[in-house]
Amino acid sequence: MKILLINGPNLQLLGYREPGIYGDDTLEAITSRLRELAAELGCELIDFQSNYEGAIVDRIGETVAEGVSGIVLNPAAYTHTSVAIRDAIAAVKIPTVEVHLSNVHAREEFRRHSFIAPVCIGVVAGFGADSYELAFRGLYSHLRKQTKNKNH
Ligand code: CA2
Repeated sequence: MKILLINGPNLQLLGYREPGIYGDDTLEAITSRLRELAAELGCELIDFQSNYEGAIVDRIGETVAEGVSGIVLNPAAYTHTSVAIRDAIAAVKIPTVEVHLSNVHAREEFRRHSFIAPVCIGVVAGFGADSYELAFRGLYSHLRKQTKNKNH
């Protein structure tokens, strides 16, 4: 089972800036822990980070042809602005979990609205780097149930 991890703008700065809000783990450290978890569960993790909305849209569009089963997505600031990313997820129809390090509901008002959440199977926010693991486990469990239901 292939799972794609997508991280949006500025998340390459994780661990180097603003540890008070986003923690002190680097994106590389978070990704490598997720890769280990994926391997334990018998999955392959593919990862992608971009600061460009169009590049994220293109990457989502490639998932069907490459046989990706699910997506863990931290759209970062594009969460609150991007109809294009939302449309891309809706178009590919691949189960997607939206993930945030911070509790977006406890911050500025503009972070409380997500364009992406309505086309996702779930959202995890506020647990720092652990949000990624929780999102991955939720997605994996959803995909396992989906497979079982198809085979019965
Ligand atoms: O909490 C999250 O994961 C966010 O997606 C992070 C975004 C923010 O715009 C969302 O509202 C919530 C910001 C990512 C920027 O990452 C940085 C990391 C280190 C230093 C500065 C920015």
